[in-house]
Amino acid sequence: MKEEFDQSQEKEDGYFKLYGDIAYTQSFKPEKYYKFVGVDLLIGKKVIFNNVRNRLIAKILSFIGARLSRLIMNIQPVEPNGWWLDLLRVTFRESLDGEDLLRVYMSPRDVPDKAWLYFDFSELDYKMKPNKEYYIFIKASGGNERNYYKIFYGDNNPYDRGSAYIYQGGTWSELNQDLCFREYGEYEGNEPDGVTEHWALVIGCEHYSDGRDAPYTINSTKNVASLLSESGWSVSLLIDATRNDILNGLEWLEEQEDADDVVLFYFSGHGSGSTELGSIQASDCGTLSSRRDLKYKFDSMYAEKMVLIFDSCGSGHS
Ligand SMILES: [Ca+2]
Ligand SMILES: [Ca+2]
Ligand SMILES: [Ca+2]
Repeated sequence: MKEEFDQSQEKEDGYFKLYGDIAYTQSFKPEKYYKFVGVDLLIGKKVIFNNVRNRLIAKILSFIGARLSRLIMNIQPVEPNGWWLDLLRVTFRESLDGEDLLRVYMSPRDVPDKAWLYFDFSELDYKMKPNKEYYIFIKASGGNERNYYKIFYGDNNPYDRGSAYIYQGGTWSELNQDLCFREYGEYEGNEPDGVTEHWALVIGCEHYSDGRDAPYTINSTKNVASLLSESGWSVSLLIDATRNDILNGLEWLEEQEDADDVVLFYFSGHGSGSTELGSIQASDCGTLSSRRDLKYKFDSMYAEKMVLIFDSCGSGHS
């Protein structure tokens, strides 16, 4: 799904050849709080060897039968540093040399001579912050001087909220051009609204379905909840919550909070931890792991200030 675009650079003066070990990156800084959903790039390709060879194969096979020919033609040649131009890889990074947070591939067959092509990053569910710099990295597999992708650009630094870079001979250099791109975001109502609201999810699990109760939990949880309410917090109090109740509670938090709010999460009950992974346990004995379930949820919130309190075993690993 494409929503509004935020940052873009559409001035077009030429193209770079992309093949082999060369790579390009365009950085940009969003102006809004939103979920990053994708990017359009003005790209193309030029293939000589691929086409001639493919046409030749097609001719030889034409008398054998169209079906067989189509079968052969659909086999993608794989020879990463050779003549063949193979997959185009577009990735999203937080720094020039950072890890690929998500890779999107495109087959050379889907790249025409020149077109705006969309690369979908919505699966990443990445929350962008305004004025932070992000990087779109573009790399080809295979290709050479005569078989390459075209990466279109505008001359004389037409986009001033970011830069284009080329990777060649093992180093990055900044360019005076900016690549042609349109960057899309999905607004979820998380922009700072000038009002600092306080949202608390307070959970106490005392009774467990396997009989291992955690005594006094309900009492202390209720105390925490009323203390927060008296101090002006909006509190959602969950007693003997199931795993689903906790997930719904986190959903509620995410819906309420925005960037200039304060979020508090309090859990009292059973937990467990190893050096690898901590987790909390709900009353139905369902668990939520710190590095997957909980981290994923809190990462998807925008509030600049968050307080997480775990009154549980293994909380040091959470
Ligand atoms: Ca620039
Ligand atoms: Ca707010
Ligand atoms: Ca939110």
